[in-house]
Amino acid sequence: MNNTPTLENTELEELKRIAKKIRYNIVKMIGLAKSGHPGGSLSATDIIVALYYKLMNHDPKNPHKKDRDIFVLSKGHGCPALYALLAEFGYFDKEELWRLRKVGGLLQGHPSISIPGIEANTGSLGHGFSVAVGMALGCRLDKLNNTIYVLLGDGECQEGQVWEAAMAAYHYKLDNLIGFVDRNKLQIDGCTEDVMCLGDLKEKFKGFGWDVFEIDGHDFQEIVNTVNTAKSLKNGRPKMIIANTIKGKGVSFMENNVGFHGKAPNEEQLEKALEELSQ
Ligand SMILES: Cc1ncc(C[n+]2csc(CCOP(=O)(O)OP(=O)(O)O)c2C)c(N)n1
Repeated sequence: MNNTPTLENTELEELKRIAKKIRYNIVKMIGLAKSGHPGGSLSATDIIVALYYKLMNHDPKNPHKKDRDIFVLSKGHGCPALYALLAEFGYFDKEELWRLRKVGGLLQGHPSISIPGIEANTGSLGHGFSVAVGMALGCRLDKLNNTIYVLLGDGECQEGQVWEAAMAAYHYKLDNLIGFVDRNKLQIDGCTEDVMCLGDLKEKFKGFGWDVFEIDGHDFQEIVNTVNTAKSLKNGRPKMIIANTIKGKGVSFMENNVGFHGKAPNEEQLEKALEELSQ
């Protein structure tokens, strides 16, 4: 893999600043909604920031342009991260963030294509991965030179549908498909290895014919370098990046705390979290 640093220090600092702002908005919107999934939104933030700020060809003013790169959030419950990111780019009015999960609000608890910038309805785990495989096949048939990105949860990889999709992507030689597994090692009610062990996910995807990489999912340099390497390998194999992350990343009392999978912070916790994310 190409380990030459591609990001200047100033770019790295800027990405970290943006990610902190996104995390602040994630926690604030879930706190105001009094419901939502902070843990898996915070673990996925850096991957999503790196994709939209450094890697993807996308245009908020023309969200459906034909040659755009596409991102599917298969772990749809992590949508506060994507909503905060899309708002930052102006896909929709930032004020919508504070109406998360409210009747009449644009942003509901799981992604919907009625929201500008959202490419697929997701939330039923496993489903988004299959959608992304279909998109990659469709884009290739249309002779587009774009990349389809998809983000899965590690708990999500316990779904049978994930492995059907993995088989299909290999069968159709979809080297325009780059997946990430947000490997935070926790799911809704415990450690992935206790609930239904995933074992060596790297070897599992390799066994299904994918090129597989393993990275620190909070290291922007590694994310960008690895995606660039994956994109350069036009060898007929789909690519999977196992990204080791921390559930709840950025808020001390949410980090590695399964209790914050799908629970909003109370008022006191919200204040503390926002204070930490303001520093
Ligand atoms: C098919 C399906 N079954 C159950 C759920 C309920 N559910 C929502 S999130 C979740 C846990 C997912 O764990 P993981 O993929 O590891 O997500 P993360 O830890 O990154 O938030 C479950 C079981 C669902 N959304 N879809």
